[in-house]
Amino acid sequence: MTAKKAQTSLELIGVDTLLSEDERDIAAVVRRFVEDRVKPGVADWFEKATVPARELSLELGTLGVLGMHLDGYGCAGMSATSYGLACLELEAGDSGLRSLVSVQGSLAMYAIHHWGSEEQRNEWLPSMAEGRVIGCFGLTEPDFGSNPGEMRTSARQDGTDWILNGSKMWITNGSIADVAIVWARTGDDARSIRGFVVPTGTPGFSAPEITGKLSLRASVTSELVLEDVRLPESAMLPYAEGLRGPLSCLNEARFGIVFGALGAARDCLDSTLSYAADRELYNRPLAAFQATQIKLADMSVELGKGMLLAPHLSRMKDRGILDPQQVSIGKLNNVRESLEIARTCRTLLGANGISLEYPVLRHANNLESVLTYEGTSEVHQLIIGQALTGEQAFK
Ligand code: TGC
Ligand code: FAD
Repeated sequence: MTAKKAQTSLELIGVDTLLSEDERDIAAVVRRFVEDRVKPGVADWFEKATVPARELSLELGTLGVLGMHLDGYGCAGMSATSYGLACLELEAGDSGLRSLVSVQGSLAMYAIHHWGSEEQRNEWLPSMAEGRVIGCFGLTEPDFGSNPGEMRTSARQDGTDWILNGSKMWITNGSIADVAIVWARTGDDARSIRGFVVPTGTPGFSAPEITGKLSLRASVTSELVLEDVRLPESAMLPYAEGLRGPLSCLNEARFGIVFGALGAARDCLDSTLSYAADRELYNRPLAAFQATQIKLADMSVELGKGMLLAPHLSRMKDRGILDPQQVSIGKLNNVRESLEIARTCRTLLGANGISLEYPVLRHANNLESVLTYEGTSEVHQLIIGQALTGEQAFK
């Protein structure tokens, strides 16, 4: 067989046949935004560890992707597949951009939408969908990441008010957020965990930015410090009790990552295909060497497999039959394989692979965080292991 025309990695698997015309259109619109607005500046944002998050948030609001899978309150009510494809296109720009959208829509807005009162939904969701109000989601603590059930942040009742004390760590958007969803224990065990909608201007709340990151540099990450933060009773999310509250939000964000990570991998692979076509060794393109083609083929197969899995899960999500352990399968596989693809692409670019002129090491470094946040790969292996065996092996 003679190849007549070079194909991109996703054309090869025929991904378009999995998607409706509307879904392809949504992906194309987000892709154009990323090409025009993100790709020209993202290497610089990454290098300088600054990102115009507030401007981007407004533009993402105009684009309609903030909380796009939620219904009502100014949200677009799109399908899970459309939301996933938007995540994929955003993460092809940078995982930090997808994180901004995940945290806003899947964590902060979802928490209010799913567990909040009607007043809370009306107060916060429309302005969050527009990107005028930025949200963050504080679950992880300095000493409790994979095991949030042991969190120390506390909420104590004082009359009808709640007083919050404690600290959260590694919180995306923390220092630029207008509102923080903070999870705190109101008693001795994990069943007493409750969520609070905390305006970040509340006295006693501060959010120092975390610096020195080698990953997700085009994303704001912060600590949240809560010192006697006094909140009215109406700040509590009325319907979330126990760890189920925050974990249900994680299902949403993990789902977005199932698609998102593939965007980073696709961007790595497409740039590597183009590099290998142009780069000459021994008077031949790098693309013409067997060792190169074997790597490209293996990476395309993995990307294609991930891309078959993602819409399978999103169609189940739209039918309301997607279980958390199935999201774990997608998050574990697609992030792990995307990271492997990014690292392999890096090798094909040789020394150029370490440069910010090409996206591959930036994506690889970002994917190190993606492998860890929203449940580490080991946590997802244990969730899948528990589903297979019925045995809980976390503790
Ligand atoms: P366990 O005893 O199994 O369960 C406690 C309660 O929670 C329920 N539950 C879930 N509910 C909804 N969705 C899920 N996925 C759920 N998993 C468990 C469960 O039914 C039970 O409910 P109830 O009503 O009977 O009390 O909990 P455990 O303490 O043994 O923990 C299990 C474990 C380890 C899987 C969980 O703690 C976990 O997932 N840990 C990982 C933590 C994590 O992923 N943190 C992410 C923080 S946010 C973030 O990283 C944002 S990054 C930015 C971005 O997204 O871009
Ligand atoms: P640990 O839980 O200490 O894990 C350390 C190692 O132990 C890992 O390899 C882990 O897999 C392993 N391990 C843990 N438990 C077990 C077990 N039972 N069995 C076997 N191995 C185990 N959190 C938020 O709440 N909100 C955010 O917005 C947010 N944004 C983030 C942004 C970035 C850039 C990063 C890096 C993290 C962010 N996080 C956020 C935190 C993230 O969710 C946690 O880092 C993650 O859950 C892991 O927790 P940890 O870092 O404390 O690691």
